[in-house]
Amino acid sequence: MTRLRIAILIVLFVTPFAFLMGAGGYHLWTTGWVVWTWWPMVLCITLAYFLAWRWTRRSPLPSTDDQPGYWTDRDKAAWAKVTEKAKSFEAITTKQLEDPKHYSDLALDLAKQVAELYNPGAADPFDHLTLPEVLACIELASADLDELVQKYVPGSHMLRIRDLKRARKAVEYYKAGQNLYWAGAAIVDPIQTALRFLASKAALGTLLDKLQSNVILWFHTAFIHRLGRYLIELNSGRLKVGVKRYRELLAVHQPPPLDDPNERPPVSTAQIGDVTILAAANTSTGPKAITVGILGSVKAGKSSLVNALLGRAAATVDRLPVTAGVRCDYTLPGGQPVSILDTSGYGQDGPTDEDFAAAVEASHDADLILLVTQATVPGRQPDVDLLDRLRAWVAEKPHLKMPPVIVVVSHIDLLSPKAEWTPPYDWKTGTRPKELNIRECVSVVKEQVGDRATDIVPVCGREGEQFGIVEGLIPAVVSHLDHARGAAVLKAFEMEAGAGKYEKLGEQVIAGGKQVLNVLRDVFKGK
Ligand SMILES: Nc1nc2c(ncn2[C@@H]2O[C@H](COP(=O)(O)OP(=O)(O)O)[C@@H](O)[C@H]2O)c(=O)[nH]1
Ligand SMILES: [Mg+2]
Repeated sequence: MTRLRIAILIVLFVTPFAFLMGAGGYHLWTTGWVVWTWWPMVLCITLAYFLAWRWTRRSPLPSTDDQPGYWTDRDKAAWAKVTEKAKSFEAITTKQLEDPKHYSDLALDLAKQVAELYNPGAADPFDHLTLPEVLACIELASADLDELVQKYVPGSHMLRIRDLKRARKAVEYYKAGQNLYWAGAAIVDPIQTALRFLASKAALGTLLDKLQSNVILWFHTAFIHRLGRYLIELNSGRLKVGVKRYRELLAVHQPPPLDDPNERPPVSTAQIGDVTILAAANTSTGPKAITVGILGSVKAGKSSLVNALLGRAAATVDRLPVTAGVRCDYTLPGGQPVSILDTSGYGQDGPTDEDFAAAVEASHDADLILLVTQATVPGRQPDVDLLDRLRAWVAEKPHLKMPPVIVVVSHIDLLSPKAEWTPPYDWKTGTRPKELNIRECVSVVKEQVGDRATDIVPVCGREGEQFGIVEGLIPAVVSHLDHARGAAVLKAFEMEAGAGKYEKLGEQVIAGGKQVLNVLRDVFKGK
């Protein structure tokens, strides 16, 4: 059908209505009713305009700019570039949307920008990437986009590129037809038509245009966000583990579903040495346990704290420092399993000490650190040194994140007045002498450790006299769990990416060797 014929059909179809409107308007005019009908009509249009404005203000489509909690500072800097790119497109035409080159150009540019941030100054920032990693990035981004579109764009499973082009044409026809209608109506009744034309353009016209461009822009933004997200995962090395393992690792590091106390696993099982327990934690189906490292100098009260957390004597509280690390399994309120790693501790000599080196080593394994320090000991240099050593270690590995550090100030029962011990103490706002002294002690510790500590919690871990653990320390640990899980998942990716490398290479060599043997056999058979 030609354009002319479509126009003729539209004119023929519209003429009776236009005539009725014109005749009706004329009738209202001559009888004087127009005065009474005028205001309700204006009201209707105003209301429609107001509602159109309100309903299109907030898009029903979900925002796609959520970022994972485990991202490092470097990942966040890259994400800023991605969101900036997404925002740079204020409007997208359907022509751009159907043009594959637009996407490939955009993807390449984004890939370059992100890669340059991870490899500053490199001649070719893509050089170090492996093919499976790049494919994993494409696969993950595509799968995400597919899910989004299937979920939020109705009928998208039947939408072909051809349809997009047709839709654009249809919109053009519709607009042409609409203009024709207005032109026709204007001849019959110029004033009314002009008024209605303005109202309809203002309200419905913008409403439809806005809805349409909303969906298009949303898709375009989602494309940039999703691609950007997996480009970040790619460049940070987390896609080395492959798509399947990537999804699995993220899944086991999710927070547990809000738990039912009746269904919680048995509270704890203790074992000396960490090898067997680690293996058990890996095979369990629920969320993966995070490691809580208990660090501090000898006799700071670490083992007492572990026992207080577990509610029983799992760790050895002794006058002689225990040399081996002790791991205990424990479930926090909310269901997060943790593996508590008690360490033997270091002397007050600090950095040269062999025990200190062991503590630094243990701190590398921790996803959350409880650094225990005695309220009654004035110096805390070794504790500060330990945290600085850990910081330096993390700084060398920009794909890892510093774990949250909770400084636990123990032995607060020995603060003055020594003889008095009548917990609970409201140390944050209370005015009793003990409360004032605990507050003072916490502020001194805060000054000593500075921003190395995420939190400072005063406790008494002495058997039978415990205070500050259930009411202070456990809630503090729970509040830093997201951060700890972030540190844990980054470490898990690092471990697996490193571990799988040579195994995989071996598999491939064996597979390749078999292939060569098969070919040789065929050659000999053929002869
Ligand atoms: N008064 C008091 N004594 C404590 C406290 N915490 C631990 N202790 C005692 O300090 C000693 C050393 O404790 P321990 O937990 O073995 O320290 P660790 O070397 O850090 O594991 C033990 O005799 C504990 O009973 C506390 O908060 N107050
Ligand atoms: Mg101990």
